[in-house]
Amino acid sequence: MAGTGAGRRIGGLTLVVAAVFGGAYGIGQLSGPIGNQPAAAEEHDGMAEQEGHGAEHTAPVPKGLQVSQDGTSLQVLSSGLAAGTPSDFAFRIVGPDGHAVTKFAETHDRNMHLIVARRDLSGFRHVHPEMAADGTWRVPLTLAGAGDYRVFADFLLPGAEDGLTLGADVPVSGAYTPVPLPAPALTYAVDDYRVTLSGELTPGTTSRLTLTVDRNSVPVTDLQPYLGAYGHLVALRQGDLAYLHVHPEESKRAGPSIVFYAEVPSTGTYRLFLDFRHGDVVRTAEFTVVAGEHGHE
Ligand SMILES: [Cu+2]
Repeated sequence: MAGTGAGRRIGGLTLVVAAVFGGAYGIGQLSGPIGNQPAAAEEHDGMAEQEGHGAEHTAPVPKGLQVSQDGTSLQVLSSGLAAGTPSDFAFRIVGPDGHAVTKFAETHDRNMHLIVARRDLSGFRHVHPEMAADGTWRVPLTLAGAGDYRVFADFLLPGAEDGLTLGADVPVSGAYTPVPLPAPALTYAVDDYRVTLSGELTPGTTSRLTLTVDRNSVPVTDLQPYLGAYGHLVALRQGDLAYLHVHPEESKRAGPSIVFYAEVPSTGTYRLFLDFRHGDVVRTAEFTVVAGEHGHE
């Protein structure tokens, strides 16, 4: 019921194929088990895949839920972070040999993307740390309030086909009042800008999302490239903060619309964070989106 107002429905099984079976297409993949799948569905695996609905049986665990994956670990070096106080957040990536990794491959113009959000999905940050020769990454960070934060290190190891996103909890002591998740909405205002979302997240398919940027009600047609694209979109699932980094369809037009393809691993509520750059400032627009059921239409 909550999902009915979230926007028009995106059909199109043709889109599904690339996302479900073409892991290397650069389409954001956040596929995982869908908890409410009936057990009998396993028997029909082959048929389900032919129909393009097999993602939930074969897809990996969503990103960002593990502090260690495939022998590579995220080690947070900072402790005792205080709310409202600028501090250097430090971490390293430790490889299977127990040593800090010092060689990374570039994705979206950077060797490391660090995403930070409090467990209540407030306080989103997307920053780019610098690495010292010993593999220690540092970035100045001011966390506005106390609470449990989640940090995501999003990176690509040289020679690897897929990027890794490792997540860790970072506590910030102090009195903590969780912020309720804002209700689903299709517009978000930041400074003079208004960003409008159209599209719907449907688990098990590739969802096409369009984000349109206006400034003082005038469409923005001179968005500035940011990290090699006109926008970056991160989605976090409410409840466990499963992580989805989606990237836009390549476009020569600098706005007002940016098109993304996203695949969500399950029904549920997601918070979307769009970073866009205009007038040399990076701003973030946020949306709550409810992903509906799939396969029952
Ligand atoms: Cu980044």
